Amino acid sequence: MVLVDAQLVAVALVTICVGAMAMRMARRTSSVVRRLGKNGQEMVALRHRSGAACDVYLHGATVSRYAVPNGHEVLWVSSGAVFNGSKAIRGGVPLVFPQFGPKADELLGITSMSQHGFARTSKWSVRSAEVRLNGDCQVVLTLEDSEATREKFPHKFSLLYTVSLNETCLRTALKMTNMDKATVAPQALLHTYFATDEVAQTRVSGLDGVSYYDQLADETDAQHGDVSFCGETDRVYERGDKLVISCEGQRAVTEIAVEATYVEEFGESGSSATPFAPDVVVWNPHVSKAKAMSDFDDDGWKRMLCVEPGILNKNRPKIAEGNSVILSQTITYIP
Ligand code: TA6
Repeated sequence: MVLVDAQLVAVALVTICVGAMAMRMARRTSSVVRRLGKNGQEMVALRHRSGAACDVYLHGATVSRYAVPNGHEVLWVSSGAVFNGSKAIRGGVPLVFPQFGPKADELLGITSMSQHGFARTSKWSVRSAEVRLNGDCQVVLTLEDSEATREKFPHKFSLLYTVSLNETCLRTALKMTNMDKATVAPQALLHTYFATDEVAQTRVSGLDGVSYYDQLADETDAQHGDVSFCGETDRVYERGDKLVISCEGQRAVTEIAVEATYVEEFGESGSSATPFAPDVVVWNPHVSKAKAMSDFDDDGWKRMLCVEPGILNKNRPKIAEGNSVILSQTITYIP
């Protein structure tokens, strides 16, 4: 009888070890899989071997999730977010293009366009979805002009959106190429919703001394120290490239590195890349504005903030035919 028990224990131990090895093996392999997500909406699931995860919906090329290897969800998505293609997904990283709004932009000269433009409500196509040789997960999505977009924005364009995931960070990069003969100056934002435990305890550093337009007060001011949140906050900072989100009493921080580049093509002889300062929008709707939005859960404003790298101001590049602007953010969560 004792032998039988010992054998059973041995079998159990071997089974546990094999299971653990299989789990480790499973985690060691990255994957990028096109599949159906919420409400049967098409998406791409990026799963890095480290355990990092990211979901991207073809609707609006919206990153709806970014989790780091320890399971922490870096982005916020409203519990009321609509995943049926009828409107922009409320959370993650919706894309703003070609106009910020709601006021018409003087450079674009378009008076009737829905706020934040049509990129976040368009159906994008998957150009490529792969695990790179270094194990990074990457998906590239595209949106080209169409009869529908030209009715709103009378220009030919090509958008290429690259989402890259590895163990330590998520990078999203939007490349806007002017396919028109006429020069054009679109606006764009990576409208990123970050999760936080308590927005009233949350700070954004990296904008000290930077001039901003306060969308609520309709006035310009300069930032003193970190950005804090004691009410509805809606500001367009004229530049920002190294931002850090922190929460009082917490060691973990989220770093956001922002880059904006003008790419001039010279045909056979290559191209040049000239960096320029991106804008940054910082937004929290607070209680009233959150209640006024049907897809924003009423108290969700306490657990989120938007830090949105963008190309908005009147000094933004005017893109000549065949040239591009690239706007990117690299998000690194440091536990
Ligand atoms: O980026 C800030 C902002 O322009 C705010 O003014 C607020 O309107 C927010 O975007 C959300 O806009 P949406 O159109 O997504 O409801």
